[in-house]
Amino acid sequence: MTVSAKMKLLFVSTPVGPLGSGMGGGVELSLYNIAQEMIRRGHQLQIVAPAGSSWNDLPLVQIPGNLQIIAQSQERTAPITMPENSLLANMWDYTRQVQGDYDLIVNFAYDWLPFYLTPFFGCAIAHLVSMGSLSNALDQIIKQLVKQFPGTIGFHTQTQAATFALEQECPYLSNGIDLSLYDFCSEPKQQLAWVGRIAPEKGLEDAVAASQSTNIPLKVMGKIQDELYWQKICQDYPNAPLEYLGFLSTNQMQQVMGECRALLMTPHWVEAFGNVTIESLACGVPVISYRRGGPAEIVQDGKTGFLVEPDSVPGLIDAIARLDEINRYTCRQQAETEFSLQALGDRFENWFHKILDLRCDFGNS
Ligand code: HBI
Repeated sequence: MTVSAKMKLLFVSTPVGPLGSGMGGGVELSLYNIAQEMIRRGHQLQIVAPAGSSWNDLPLVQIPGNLQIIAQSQERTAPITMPENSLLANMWDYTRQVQGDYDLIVNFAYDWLPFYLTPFFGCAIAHLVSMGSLSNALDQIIKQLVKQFPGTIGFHTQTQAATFALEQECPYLSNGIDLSLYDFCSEPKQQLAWVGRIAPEKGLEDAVAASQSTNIPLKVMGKIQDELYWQKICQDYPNAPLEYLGFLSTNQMQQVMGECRALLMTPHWVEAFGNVTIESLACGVPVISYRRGGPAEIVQDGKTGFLVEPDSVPGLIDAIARLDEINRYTCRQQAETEFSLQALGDRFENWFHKILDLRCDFGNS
């Protein structure tokens, strides 16, 4: 079978929350953007999503069932758990039933079951791994599948894939955003931005320490996921010129961020990608980030921001002092070249075609 340019795609969502609820974090945004782009290119697409999802402009099949526990809250050695009436199991039972109508199934869940089920399906399955290594059981099944179905396990970045210590090279898809939602700002105010879930792995305290030391106001945006962690920061840095603006819509967030001299990224864990990095560049805002995880593969050191010795607050402060070296329009240009929906769509379309061509080469139907 030669793969016709147009594909019939079935996207199966993350089971941690309805689409549109924000509970799916970065992978929700990725799924939405990739789906939009595939439809724009004329492919047929259906999305299997949790009941209660509200993406009325995209074709959804809504499946009921109990949500999966978020992987980052589990211990690395935790056994795989499935609630009764599991949403994840129900979504994949539906997928099994309709698989004959599609050329390719794409899994967006960071969960053991879809990986385990792959050899039981007649239809090809592509897996987009949305975080770094968190669980031994998931690491093991991913390692197994990378060997058994080479080229079908995709990551956002090399540093993210490296956390799984795989023998084979895998596809790196980076990520992308709808640049029309982000306005370029050439004249910033004397302020810095920090955007993300307020939780220990995001290292907000380092950005606050840099703000207190330089006395440059810091605009903090994002959901408070760990209340005690947030309280401790406020107690430890009483004099920091800090303003918490809450969890804002994309439009509100990009307006505040655009007026900042830089975005500070202080991840204490390996960010698989870090969507905020490319949102910042899209607004023309240089990114000062620890040289760790996805941002280290995105920021062009000295051109669109600065990469800093991980966990070094003095390093952040030195970079802040060099911000005038950066041409803000270069930041916007990098976003347009590498992270547009067009660039994202090209990467995913090529990945999908390669998987389907591969199956033809192996003579599978
Ligand atoms: N946890 N169990 C589980 N499954 C997911 O799909 C999942 C998750 N935690 C976070 C998450 N997905 C997304 O927010 C990240 O992949 C971005």
